[in-house]
Amino acid sequence: MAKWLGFAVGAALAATFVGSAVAVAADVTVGGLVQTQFIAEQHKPSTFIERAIRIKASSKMTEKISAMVTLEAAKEPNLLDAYVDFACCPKLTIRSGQFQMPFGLETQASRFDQEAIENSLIIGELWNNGYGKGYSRDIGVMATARHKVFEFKLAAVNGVGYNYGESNTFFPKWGKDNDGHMDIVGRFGVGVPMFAGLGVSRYQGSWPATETDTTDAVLRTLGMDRTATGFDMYLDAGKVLFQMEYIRGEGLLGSQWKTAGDISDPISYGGWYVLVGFRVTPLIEPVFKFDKYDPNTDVDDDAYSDICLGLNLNFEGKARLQTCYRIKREEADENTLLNKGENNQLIVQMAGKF
Ligand SMILES: [Ca+2]
Ligand SMILES: [Ca+2]
Repeated sequence: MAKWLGFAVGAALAATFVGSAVAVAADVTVGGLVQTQFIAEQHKPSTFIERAIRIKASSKMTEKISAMVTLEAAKEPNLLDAYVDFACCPKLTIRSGQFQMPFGLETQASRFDQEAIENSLIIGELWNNGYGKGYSRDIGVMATARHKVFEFKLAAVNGVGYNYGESNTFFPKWGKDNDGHMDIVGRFGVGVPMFAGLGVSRYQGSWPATETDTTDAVLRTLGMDRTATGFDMYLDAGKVLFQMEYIRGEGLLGSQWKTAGDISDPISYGGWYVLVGFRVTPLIEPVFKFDKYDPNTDVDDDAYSDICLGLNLNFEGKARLQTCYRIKREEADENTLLNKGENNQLIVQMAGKF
């Protein structure tokens, strides 16, 4: 940690001198993001939270090589991005390090750009290693190829996620793999960046699980398949913004990964969301999002849904005041308090990036 902190401070100092007359070898850019939320919910104390406190430093060291480091200081200090890009040629870039996985839209989006404040339910569960929910980053190597309207990203990653802090058999600290099997993740997209596009994504991985062999009563470590397929679409046509993703996955969920006990059958799960925003003026943007997640497609009446009725005030692309009323529904809890709208939330978020 201290190493990265040192790097960030060093980078910040370097940036201070970039603007001076002294020629500095590396052109370092420093930026950051602060997001503060107020959350109100019945039966819970209303609270302010710091959702993101990020410092980002990037540098283009040579014509073809650049690097980026992002630190997160909200909740607990955490390393988010840490990678080096090598632009082999105008159409192909190789990235190595820790980065957002090339899957769908939301997994790759910046937090500042989230139109409905929170992650979609399916994204939270898809990237849930039992410690961190919606981790979206992993360590490995990624190739990005672009040609006209086509973009192909393909990565090999550990498949563990990055933000876990406990150390046990299955989760060594700080980002080592737990099974030696590299997971493959990629997205093939067609579109015009920042305007419109669609893409298909695939995650092909495995997870260590144990199986007790009843004949000789020994524990054997086996790989359990962990796969996901996604389809996404977006349109950003000035006044109108549209985003949707549909994802189906197979594997374990949440704390099941963490316990990694006796092997059981993988679960089929899925979810989708659709988001529409309308920029009445450059400042005022009402948003609507419907978000659905089914933790087991073979079981009825267990799905979750979220509706966000939101209003975003966008201040010149650098700051946003977002308000979202989240209407939450849990089919499995039809007869409990949760079903009566009593866990709905009002979230107000102020965000600024620099
Ligand atoms: Ca692995
Ligand atoms: Ca179901």
